[in-house]
Amino acid sequence: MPFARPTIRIGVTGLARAGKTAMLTSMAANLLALGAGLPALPALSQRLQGRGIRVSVAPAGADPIPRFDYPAHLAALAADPPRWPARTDAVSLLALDVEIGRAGLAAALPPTAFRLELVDYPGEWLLDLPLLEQGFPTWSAAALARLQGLEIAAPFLGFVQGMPAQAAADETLAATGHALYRALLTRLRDECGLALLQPGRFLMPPPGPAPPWMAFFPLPGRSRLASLLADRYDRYRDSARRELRAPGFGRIDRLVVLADVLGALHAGPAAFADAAAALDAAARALRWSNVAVPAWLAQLVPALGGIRRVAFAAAKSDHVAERQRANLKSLVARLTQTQARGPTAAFALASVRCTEDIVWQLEGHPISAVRGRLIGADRLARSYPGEVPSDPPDAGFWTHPFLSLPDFEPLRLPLGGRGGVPHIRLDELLVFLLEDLLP
Ligand SMILES: Nc1nc2c(ncn2[C@@H]2O[C@H](COP(=O)(O)OP(=O)(O)O)[C@@H](O)[C@H]2O)c(=O)[nH]1
Ligand SMILES: [Mg+2]
Repeated sequence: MPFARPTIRIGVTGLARAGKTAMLTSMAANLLALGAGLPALPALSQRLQGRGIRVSVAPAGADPIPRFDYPAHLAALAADPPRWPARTDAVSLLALDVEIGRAGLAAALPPTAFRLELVDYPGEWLLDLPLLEQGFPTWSAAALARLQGLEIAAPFLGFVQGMPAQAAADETLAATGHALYRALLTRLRDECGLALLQPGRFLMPPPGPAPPWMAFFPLPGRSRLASLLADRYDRYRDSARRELRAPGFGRIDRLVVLADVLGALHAGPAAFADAAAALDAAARALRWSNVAVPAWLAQLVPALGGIRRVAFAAAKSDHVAERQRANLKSLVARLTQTQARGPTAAFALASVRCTEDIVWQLEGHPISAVRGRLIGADRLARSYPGEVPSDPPDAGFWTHPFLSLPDFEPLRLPLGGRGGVPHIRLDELLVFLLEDLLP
């Protein structure tokens, strides 16, 4: 008997390399394994209390979003030796059909059925949310202030400072400034590991040719050039708004904001402060008043008004041992001002686990460390990157550098992938995201 199947859409967002592809692949593999009766997601199994669950990959729908290449990504992880899924940049979607049986007297009723759509949503675009409430002069001042004192920004800042107060609305000036600014954002990301880089679509452009109004850059003052750039900035915001309302990206019910917090600790105080600011900007834009986004935002972006749950998660927590993961989770909660209960939650997880916890005798003292295989190596290596702070670190923390985060190889998948992907706390994340749908 056919029955209406509601669609639940989970957006997984995070900056490039945060671990989005790994998370989507692992969520799908583990849900499919759970559906096959395998113990891939213990917390979810426990929550189901013995009710049966069936999971299958849904056929491609009429949706305009490109499909997430699940088979290729799983094949990479299931290879011998395991490989990381290839780098992806665009938005993509993976749909699963889920049916959960009923228990007791209701057992004869049809199962609870829903379609679960997982969307890989570039975090760079999330960083554009704060722009929606900022005019060009405010944004320009903030963007330029963040660049002060950065040596790498000298060419662009020189160009801006050399601009006459009466600069004409000249296309060559606009194009030159834009090219310098965009090149600077790219270098700040690639060479300095910075994250709070706006506008996000300069680094992660939407598909298709770049429209001419993309050519702007931050510029103070009231020149004709500044007002041309302000017009372009407004066009950019309109387009970002339209995209959020479009059927493709709208309708996100639940959101996971992934951040490589350990990577930021490793990159040093400047990069950490910047990553914290980026997380804070995303968290502010998504902040709740009674399960609703702020009124101003819901008005501008009706699609966001429908987000019921947001999880802020530190990725790759398999780089540290269990005790440190508790600190990592507190750190994420502090950075995003997430309360212990409510429609937001903080996590420290690993989508694709690469290590096991060990006790390491270091200079006669036992320390909690991890052990895994480095990519291409034939023996296991031990790793102890350092103490993870449970609060935003103070100056003292940076005097003991957070040591290396080695490139580990994923653990072998049980049953060649049919048994799911070893992970840390992905099951708890799924219980949080799907709580209201579970019996
Ligand atoms: N140790 C560890 N590394 C991870 C994990 N997830 C991702 N990574 C690393 O981060 C890289 C980027 O992950 P990816 O999912 O492609 O990031 P995306 O750009 O956000 O889609 C991977 O190639 C891995 O090196 C994890 O759970 N544990
Ligand atoms: Mg990706």
